Amino acid sequence: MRHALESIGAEFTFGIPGVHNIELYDELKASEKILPVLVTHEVGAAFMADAISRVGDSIGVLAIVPAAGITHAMSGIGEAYLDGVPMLVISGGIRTDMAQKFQLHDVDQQALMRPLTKATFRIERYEDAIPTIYEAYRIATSGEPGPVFVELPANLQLLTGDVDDMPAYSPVAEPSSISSADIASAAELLATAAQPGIFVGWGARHVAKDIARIADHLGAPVATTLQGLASFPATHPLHTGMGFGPASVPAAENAFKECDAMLAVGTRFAEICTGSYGAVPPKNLVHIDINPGTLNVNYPAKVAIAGDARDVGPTLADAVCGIGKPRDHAATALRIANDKGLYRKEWRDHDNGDRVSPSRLFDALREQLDDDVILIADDGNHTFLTAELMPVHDGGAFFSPTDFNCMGYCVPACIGAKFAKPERQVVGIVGDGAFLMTGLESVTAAANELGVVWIVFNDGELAQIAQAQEVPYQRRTCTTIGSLDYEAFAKATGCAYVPIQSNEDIVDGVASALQSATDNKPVIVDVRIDYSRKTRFTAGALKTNLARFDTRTKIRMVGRALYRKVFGA
Ligand SMILES: Cc1ncc(C[n+]2csc(CCOP(=O)(O)OP(=O)(O)O)c2C)c(N)n1
Ligand SMILES: [Mg+2]
Repeated sequence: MRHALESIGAEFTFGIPGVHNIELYDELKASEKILPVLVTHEVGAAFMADAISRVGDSIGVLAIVPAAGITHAMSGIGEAYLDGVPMLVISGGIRTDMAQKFQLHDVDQQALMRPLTKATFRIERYEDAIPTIYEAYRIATSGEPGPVFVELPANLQLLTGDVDDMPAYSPVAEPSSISSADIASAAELLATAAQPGIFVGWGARHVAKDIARIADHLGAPVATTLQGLASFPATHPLHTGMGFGPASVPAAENAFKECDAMLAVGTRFAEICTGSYGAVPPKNLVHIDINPGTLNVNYPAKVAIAGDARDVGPTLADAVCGIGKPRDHAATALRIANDKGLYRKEWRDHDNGDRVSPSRLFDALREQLDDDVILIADDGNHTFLTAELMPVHDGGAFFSPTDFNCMGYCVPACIGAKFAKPERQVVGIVGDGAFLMTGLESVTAAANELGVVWIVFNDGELAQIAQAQEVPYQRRTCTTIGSLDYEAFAKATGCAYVPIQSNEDIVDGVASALQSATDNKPVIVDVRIDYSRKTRFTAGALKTNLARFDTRTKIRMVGRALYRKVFGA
């Protein structure tokens, strides 16, 4: 097992030992290539492994106990599954050589893991261990990546057996089968459009330069998905921001209003990036995605190309740039710059002077953070504030729990990212509700002297949901969070503590947090954030959802809201 993991280049495992994987842990201790990391809860292990795969040079690996370890880790495995992130989930399994029933941890793990993974395996014989890990790794990293589960029964670890061969891993190259006719039609369709636009997701993160060539040639605005925030640099004059419909920032909404052809790369038009499907691409759609199962699903494409953006991007860029002359895009760029400026001004003007202004905080972060900072958001209002107000520069990374949408992601994912890239800044933006879910992993960060910064948006509420309750229900239920003494919590877990109570504290607070991180101390920044203004995403997605209800439901909802407004909730 150790040999197999070393051969595929694993650098870390995350998890908690138990009697069913105690031998595996003993082997990992002997490894010079793999660092086994102890976590406080297996969901943290899964989020850490996810971040390793996203920013590191190796695949994220879980080493966990059966049943209870699996069920704890499932939320993180599910996130990796729906976000297309490779992962190896290795658990022990009950002994297969005993007649006795009712062993510890005896549930059908294969059945538990099937809907959350690309494949599941149980190793039955010693000689299958190495080939199974290789096969699991191949599946996890090929096509659209995702998690793969391998169960290793405890008896195969405890009792020794002979294997003839310890093969090394040899990667299988997947041939690319992109048709040149498809590339030509895609290029033609885009180049002949009056106002082409480009939409890039996570799958396009390696081809920003090709996308920029296409955008520059066509004078096309470039919008991103939430996961794709780092797929195109915000500093490019044609970058508009997240989304392109009613739930997008004004620069994107305006730039895509008259859009008559779209190039979409590495996105599947899922719920978040379309603002609950309120963003509808034009009929002339060129859709490129590594997973053929995402093409012609939510929106039909005129040209659908199943392939890795790394294969398609350069060829398509050559083809597009080969048609006609580059268009003048000064006017488009000017309008985008104006819209971005106005939107920031709206936020700055909203400043109520009491609580901390999100836009001022993000201004200070952008000013003080490196271009290649790894930014990780959790799930909530803070995610969309980050998406709308924090420009991601060339070389920067951004991700958040998107399609499985699992709160609690940020704190552990920052730890995984810092293990993978100790030389880069790692900054988490996390809601106070999400922080309560997995904040104890700060103990793991402190134990490993990882200088990560968690910026907690402390508003006392599960705001993303409270905001959704506000208008239709006129009252809030179960969205007010009990208070936490962050200073005491930071002290207790071995973290530095930085309070940002008002706008005056922002600049020095950010600087002091970054300094502690440089000194290898994790930092909890407690920001008394102002959430009194909704993001464009929230306002747009709520409106789109309301508009979709049939008249009867609308009347019922509006009637209830009015009644409660007049007579009290
Ligand atoms: C595991 C999980 N439980 C519940 C939700 C539903 N949910 C989505 S956002 C949100 C609010 C998050 O609150 P907080 O972390 O304080 O962030 P804020 O919205 O206040 O910025 C909730 C409850 C979820 N996405 N994941
Ligand atoms: Mg909150």
